[in-house]
Amino acid sequence: MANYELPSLPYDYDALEPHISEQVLTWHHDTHHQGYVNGWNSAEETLEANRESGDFSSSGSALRNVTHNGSGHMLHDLFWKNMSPEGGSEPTGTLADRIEEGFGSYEAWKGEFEAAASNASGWALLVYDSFSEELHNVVVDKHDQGALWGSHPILALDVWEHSYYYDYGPARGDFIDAFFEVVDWEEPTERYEQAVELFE
Ligand code: MN3
Repeated sequence: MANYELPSLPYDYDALEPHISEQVLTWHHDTHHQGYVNGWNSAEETLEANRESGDFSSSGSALRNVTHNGSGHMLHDLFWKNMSPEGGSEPTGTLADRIEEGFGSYEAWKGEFEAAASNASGWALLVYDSFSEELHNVVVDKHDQGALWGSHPILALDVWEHSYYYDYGPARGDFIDAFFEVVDWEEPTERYEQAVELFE
């Protein structure tokens, strides 16, 4: 039986102020992220009960709930970890080299990522795609629409309105700028190195 649990934030709720307020982080983590964890558990319970009963009439919608809520849980987990109060710098080392190789420069990557974040109805992701063996920026709608299917998320930016509206109103660009004041490349670099080790 699946029983996913909400991990604690890796820092205090007020740790990313003034860029992201304590109030937004509290709602975002305790209510929204918790909701995706609960939704995933509930969908898995439905699927398991249906396998036992042999009545699959509600399994199609439950499977949709797995990708929506499961992806929501996964991406929020990455999002919290790729920010920190010590963040705000540029990537270094292996991932920085790969970004330069793939996009031409860090600035070119960042401009494209910001365009993804401005366009998305969900998330902007930097992913390592195991099919092409390349880095890509990806525009994600909701939590699960727009994926490259070989993707391993490296860096995640949540641009759902619950992520910024209380702090920035409709000025999403100001929130995207604020994200780069707290972005922490340590976890993304580890995720990139793990993906490369698996697939190259
Ligand atoms: Mn969110």
